[in-house]
Amino acid sequence: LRRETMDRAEERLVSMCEERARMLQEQFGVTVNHVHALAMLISTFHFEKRPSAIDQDTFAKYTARTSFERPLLNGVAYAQRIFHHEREMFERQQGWIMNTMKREAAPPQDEYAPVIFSQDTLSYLARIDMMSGEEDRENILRARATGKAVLTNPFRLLGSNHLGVVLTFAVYRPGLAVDASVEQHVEATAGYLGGAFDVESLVENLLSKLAGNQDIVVNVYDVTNASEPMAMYGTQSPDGKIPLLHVSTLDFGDPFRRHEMRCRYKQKP
Ligand code: WA2
Repeated sequence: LRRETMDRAEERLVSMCEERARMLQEQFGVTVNHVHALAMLISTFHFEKRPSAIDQDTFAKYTARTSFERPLLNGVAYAQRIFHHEREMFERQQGWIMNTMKREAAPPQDEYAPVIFSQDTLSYLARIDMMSGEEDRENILRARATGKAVLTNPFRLLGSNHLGVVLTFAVYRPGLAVDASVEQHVEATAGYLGGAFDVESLVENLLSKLAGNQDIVVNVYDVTNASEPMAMYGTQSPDGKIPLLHVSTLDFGDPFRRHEMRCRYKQKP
């Protein structure tokens, strides 16, 4: 009898964990695809049209109206690539000085990535050089070299201080060949589009709606470095004394990273 109870408990844990993992992966995927489409929108209407057909107002309006397509993102913003020799003219044209993430005037650098368009939910990013933040900077460099969606380590986001990960796509000037080299990708980079997966509050909201949620503890980890898993979601630390653990693999679309979901029962089954 005990054996049967355990078998059934295990089966239920596996099915609850897989359901959650597939649902989270699906919502990540649709969100990433939609941000990819927004990157195409910027290159079409900001770079292929003279004068640009996008300004802060149109960007804010369009991204607010389509936010239902990006259910796990706290918003999107567009940062323009600016070289040091362009800085003075850029700041004069914009009528503002770029800041660092620590809210200081940006010190001289070879290049910058100041946010020029932002969804209203991310208005605190306006005028910030995204290359002044370590995680964002790494994402920008990897996004423009690969042309793919890239994710950061889990870290505390600006604004909310919630645990999350940033998603970045590079926006290229028109005419980049499909088989272009890394150097050609970097050279053709015009800016960066992205936003943050607010894992702490938006994943919580997603999982809280599922049946059986009160019975299990769900944790998500970035396991890119297998010997040093980084917590990405889950407030309760799993109790190692309770038997049964199920690990579901997650694919969030960045081939450089590995993620997994670990599920346990809260109490002995
Ligand atoms: N978006 C939202 N919250 C953040 C954040 C971010 N980055 N960084 C820290 N907290 C404009 O890669 C370009 C968005 C970065 C894009």
